[in-house]
Amino acid sequence: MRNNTRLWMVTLLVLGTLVFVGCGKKAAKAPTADPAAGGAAATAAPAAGGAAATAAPGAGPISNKLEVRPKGEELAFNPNEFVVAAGTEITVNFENTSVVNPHNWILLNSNSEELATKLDTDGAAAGLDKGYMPADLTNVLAHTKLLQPGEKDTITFNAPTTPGTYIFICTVPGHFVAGCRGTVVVK
Ligand SMILES: [Cu+2]
Repeated sequence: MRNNTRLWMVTLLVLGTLVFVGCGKKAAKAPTADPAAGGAAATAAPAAGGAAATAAPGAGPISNKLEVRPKGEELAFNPNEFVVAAGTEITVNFENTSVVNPHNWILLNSNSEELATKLDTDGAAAGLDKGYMPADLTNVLAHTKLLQPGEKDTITFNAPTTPGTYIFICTVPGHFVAGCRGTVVVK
């Protein structure tokens, strides 16, 4: 009888330990589940952000009023892409908000890097007196005058009827190669 009682106690102790271990495993599993879920959520956000940063060209809203500004004191435009509808009349409001750099804005009739480079060279050759405007404007769809810091210019032109990407450049010497450029996407 006494041995039976001891056997039962040992059996209960073993069972109790097994139950405890079993519960312990379950309890230990639960906390790791949350960080795992959190980790998945944390990695999802940067992935979504990366997708937004590499948006396809021409994804922005279509507008017929282009507010052209330099990007602070950088030799760049912000925004550097505009989206317009084919064949519509476009107004360009260029305000040179820089307090240091002059800029101009010249839209070409293609997205040719070679042509842009040639017109940039021609503009520099034309000199400050000509507002760095290339002598031959055959491949220029529209352009503002040279704007000194704080100056504004408004021009209008008709968007090409052919959808595509058209490059605009600034021909102040050194600007184009530094990044003073962008595109007009015609849809
Ligand atoms: Cu410029």
